[in-house]
Amino acid sequence: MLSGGKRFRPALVLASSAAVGGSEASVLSAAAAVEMIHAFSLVHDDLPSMDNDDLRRGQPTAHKKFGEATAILAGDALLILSFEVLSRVCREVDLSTKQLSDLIETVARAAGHKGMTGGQSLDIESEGHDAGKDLLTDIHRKKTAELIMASCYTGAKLSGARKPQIEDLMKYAYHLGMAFQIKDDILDVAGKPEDTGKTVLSDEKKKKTTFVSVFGLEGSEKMLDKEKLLAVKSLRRFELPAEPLRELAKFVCERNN
Ligand code: GRG
Repeated sequence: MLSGGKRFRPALVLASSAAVGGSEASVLSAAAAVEMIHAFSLVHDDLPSMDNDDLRRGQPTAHKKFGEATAILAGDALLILSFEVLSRVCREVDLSTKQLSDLIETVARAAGHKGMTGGQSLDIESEGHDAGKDLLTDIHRKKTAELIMASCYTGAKLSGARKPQIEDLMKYAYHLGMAFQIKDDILDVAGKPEDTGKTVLSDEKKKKTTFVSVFGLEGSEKMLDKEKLLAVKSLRRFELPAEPLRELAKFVCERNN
């Protein structure tokens, strides 16, 4: 949690709250809860039985530094703590019980078999095979975009967003999530390890199908631009308060880590 990282998902919680007129202070704990789920997923993703990575954020991965059992338990504790914190937030805001249970269900679904866990499972199963465009999109919608969508949902819902606003934000977050993953695949090939803090060509070594392996670097750059454009277009009904969300879309394309 405290070892750096871009804090991209919490930034989305805050920016989505701002886009619908909410305050940062009211969604800070929820933003931390979402980051806990993300941090947990990275710790487990790096484990020997998953991606077996030695380096994360320029430092030894959790299991390398603290041992596998501690890394598994730290991940478990983070996931559980995220829902403890989120439940506390939900008690403090002025939403109906139905809205609150809906929020917790949305975050849980994004992390579970219909979201991140399911995407991770498909990703592992497809290693060494040519996944193809549809499976590739399905994997990354689940593995990456769903939590990004849940982050925007959380910030907006806690700040009283109306249904049409949520619908627009979910379109924004879906395209942003896909853009985020396309850029991740580009960085795995074209990024510098001193910037990414990760081993280069990690996907290629594991024979993973990626946006770059299917569409090439140039094709992936074009897809990245297209997804960013679609994300920003989804915000057309929002005015100035959605500027941080537009900035985050720009950041996704320009980031070097
Ligand atoms: C959530 C129950 C549950 C299980 C998780 C291990 C696992 C199952 C899923 C892995 C999900 C995963 C690692 C997806 C990749 C998403 C991605 C592009 C991560 C990189 O995010 P950044 O660049 O990382 O925001 P930093 O270090 O900046 O925080």
